[in-house]
Amino acid sequence: MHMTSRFVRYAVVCSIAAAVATMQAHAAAPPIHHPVAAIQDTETTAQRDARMAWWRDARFGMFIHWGLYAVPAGFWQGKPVHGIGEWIMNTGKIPVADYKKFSAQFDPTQFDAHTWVSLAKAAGMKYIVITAKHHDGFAMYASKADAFNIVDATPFKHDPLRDLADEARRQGLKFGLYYSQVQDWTAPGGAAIGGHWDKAQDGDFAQYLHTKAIPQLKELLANYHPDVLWFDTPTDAMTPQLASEIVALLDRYPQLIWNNRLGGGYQGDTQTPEQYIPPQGFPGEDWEVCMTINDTWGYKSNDAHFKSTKMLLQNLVDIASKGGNYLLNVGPDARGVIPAPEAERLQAIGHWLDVNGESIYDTSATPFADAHGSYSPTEKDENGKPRWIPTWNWRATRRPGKVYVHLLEWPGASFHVADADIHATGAYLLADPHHTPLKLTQDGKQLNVQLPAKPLDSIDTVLVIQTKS
Ligand code: FHN
Repeated sequence: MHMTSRFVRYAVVCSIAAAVATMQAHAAAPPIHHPVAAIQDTETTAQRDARMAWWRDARFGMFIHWGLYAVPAGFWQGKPVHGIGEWIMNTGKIPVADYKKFSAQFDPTQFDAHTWVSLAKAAGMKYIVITAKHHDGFAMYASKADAFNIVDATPFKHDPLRDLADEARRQGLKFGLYYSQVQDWTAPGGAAIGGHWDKAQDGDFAQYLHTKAIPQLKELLANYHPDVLWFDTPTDAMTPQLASEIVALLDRYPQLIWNNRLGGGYQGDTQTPEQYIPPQGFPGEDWEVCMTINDTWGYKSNDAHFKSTKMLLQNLVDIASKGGNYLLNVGPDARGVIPAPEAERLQAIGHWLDVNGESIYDTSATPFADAHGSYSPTEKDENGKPRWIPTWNWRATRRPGKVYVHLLEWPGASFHVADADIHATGAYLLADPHHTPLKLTQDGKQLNVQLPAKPLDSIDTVLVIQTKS
């Protein structure tokens, strides 16, 4: 009971953190005076479009939560700790000295950057974002700024981020780093949502920022040249003045993309809805849904609640149809292995993208007005608002000259849209190697395409409608 309420409290805290991040981003409507101007404050639209181009085309990325928490894997003193795996130190109120001892057991000898990057590539993912340091304060790279890191504090003595950054580039993927800039549960002065539980955590936040977070961010930017920096859980501790010291650093990397979770009133580049797909997306903005593949980000040995391949693929399609990116998480274990059920799902998505990728990458949002869902009259979401209940019949994406209709449920003999604001000239199924023309009729905004009796793909058969654009 106690643990359940703790978990609920954590969930509330997280949704507050996410809401704060979203509010900060939206609060940007009137120009905000930042102590140090960020790139978003100074660049032209054309410059921004050029900087964001690869990210907008990518649509699908791999989030990797990997850290010391993979050692306890959801258990402390023989008992399961509720909630997400990477929060075990906070949820279980594990003393700093005890948590640090896990590092002696962290020896991920099966880690192989080539295997991980190849999996991301096989899944059709175009970028990777991995935890360089999560809230537990443990750095997953060779940090000179702080000895609590995988090279200095474990028997592994090796820098996996070096391997991953190099391998991602070798295989043509962009490389991003997650960094918990505010929360740090093992460094004195680092913030802890819910409050400190060990005297060893007490200290001055600005001092933590100056002696650990900023030096580590400097190292990460200089040594790994990330394409993305992914901040998290901003709180009031990150004042505009303190945040501006980080921004001054980010400004030295004019190609860098960073999210809306830095804090201090900076809006960053991307909206980051977490664990849900916004009903209408964020029209005109760059946004990325981050989501777990089971119920945890960091590895937990007892979480087998994996989403189905169908659900994951539908999510990717739903997000693309609203113009966003999908950052799908994997949680490798303490040996350095991405759990097989996660890898299998990613491979299956990749097989679909091998055939149908043209309908996802570099596309824009649907040209059709269909809502594909409605707000529940009874159920509420985590913010107390009516819950959006999607329908999973079909979605659409587009590029100049083509609209892609993703048939998630086979509609029978024909596909019909009543409000098609397009000029259709032809149609075929993307998975049909011959692209056999399908009979199409258009009467004003009424569009009808005759279909074969059965879908070509059990999850999503893509109907291509050629258009005069
Ligand atoms: O507290 C973290 C959580 O552990 C995880 O890293 C997610 C990923 O977006 N971010 C925070 C919660 O919003």
